[in-house]
Amino acid sequence: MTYQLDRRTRRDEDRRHITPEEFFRQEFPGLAAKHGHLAASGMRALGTPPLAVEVGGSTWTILPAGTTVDVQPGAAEGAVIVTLTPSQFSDWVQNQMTFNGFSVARDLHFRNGLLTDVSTWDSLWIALLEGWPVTADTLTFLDRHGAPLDLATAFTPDADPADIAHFLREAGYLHLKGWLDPDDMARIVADMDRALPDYQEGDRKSWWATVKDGTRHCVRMQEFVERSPATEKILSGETWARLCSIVGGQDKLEVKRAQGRIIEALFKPVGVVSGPSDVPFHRDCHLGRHAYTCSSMTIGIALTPTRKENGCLQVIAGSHRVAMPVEIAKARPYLPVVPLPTEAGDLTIHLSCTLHESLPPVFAERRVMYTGLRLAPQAGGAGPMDAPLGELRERVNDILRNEYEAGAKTKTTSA
Ligand SMILES: O=C(O)CCC(=O)C(=O)O
Ligand SMILES: [Fe+2]
Repeated sequence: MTYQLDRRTRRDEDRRHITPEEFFRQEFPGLAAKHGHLAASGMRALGTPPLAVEVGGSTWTILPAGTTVDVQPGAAEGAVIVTLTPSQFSDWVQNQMTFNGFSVARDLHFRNGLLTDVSTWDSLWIALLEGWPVTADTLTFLDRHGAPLDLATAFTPDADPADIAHFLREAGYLHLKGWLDPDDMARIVADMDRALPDYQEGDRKSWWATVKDGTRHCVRMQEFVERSPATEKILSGETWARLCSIVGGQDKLEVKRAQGRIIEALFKPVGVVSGPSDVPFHRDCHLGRHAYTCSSMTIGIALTPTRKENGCLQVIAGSHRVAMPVEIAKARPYLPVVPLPTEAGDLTIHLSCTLHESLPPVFAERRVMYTGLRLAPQAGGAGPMDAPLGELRERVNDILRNEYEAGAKTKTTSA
């Protein structure tokens, strides 16, 4: 059966304040009955300690109980203890925020455990809330006809649209070869150079990183389509419309006009030492809100050639169907890691739930643009309220810069 792209199970209009007492008495037993076995088998397979959440004066521990999980008051022996405010707790149990989201906002407090334990609990939690498996024992990769899928397939524009749509759902990503004209890519590279003086650090429309010699470089420009007629032409053109219709398949996508923040243009310099440029394994839904918006897709437009030796995107096949913890993905992934080497004019697509990383460029700068495609709003719903997470994402640049400067100052003072 083809995997469903639409994984939304929650709506923002149903969101309310939930206390630990309410959650553990009223909601937890049902979740444990339905999905507890997935969390329990994940804990066993990954050797994860129980989780104690401390909210205000009360503490609760989630721990294995036979083939499922149970909750008990107090902090159990050996549990990793995460301290949450009442509003963080309410957001966490409704999948508005994850531990990773709190961590990125520098608002995660835990003790008696490692970051890997906390990261694994993000996965066990999504298993419990949403019913994802954590282990990959039964995962298969099959084509439309039931034969093994070649995970390195690159689809040219004349490939069968049904095969393309199926591969994306089965593997969680796509490599589309030769879909755009390399001459247009060269034009966009020139547009990026011309647009650069319009961006300054702190302008809330660009991200910056420090390279080895200490200089700051712009690594990501928002509102780029307004500065690049070649980009605008591609996003409004026939090839693009065909692409959106193919990858959408049976699922209805929201098609947005080519304006504003529709697309971001990235410089990926060699030798970045700090800043949001080379991004280790993550899911784009990993800050939170998976259950409200997934799966959306991110389309990368390769402007320069990339390969494994020089900063290409890597994905973990099937990681949109298995809640492999991010920290485990970085250290010992248990699904195939697939590099997506591209030529100028190739496209990559990854789902918001697919683990992916960008390797650091080694000998040549890489340039790429990213744009997103989202599911059409749910019938009768007011539509997702993504603003707080969007703002957090935009704040990442400032958080990293402040930390880097604080670190540099400490080093100077202690030298
Ligand atoms: O730098 C890249 O190629 C990927 C960036 C990315 O995954 C992200 O910004 O979420
Ligand atoms: Fe990403």
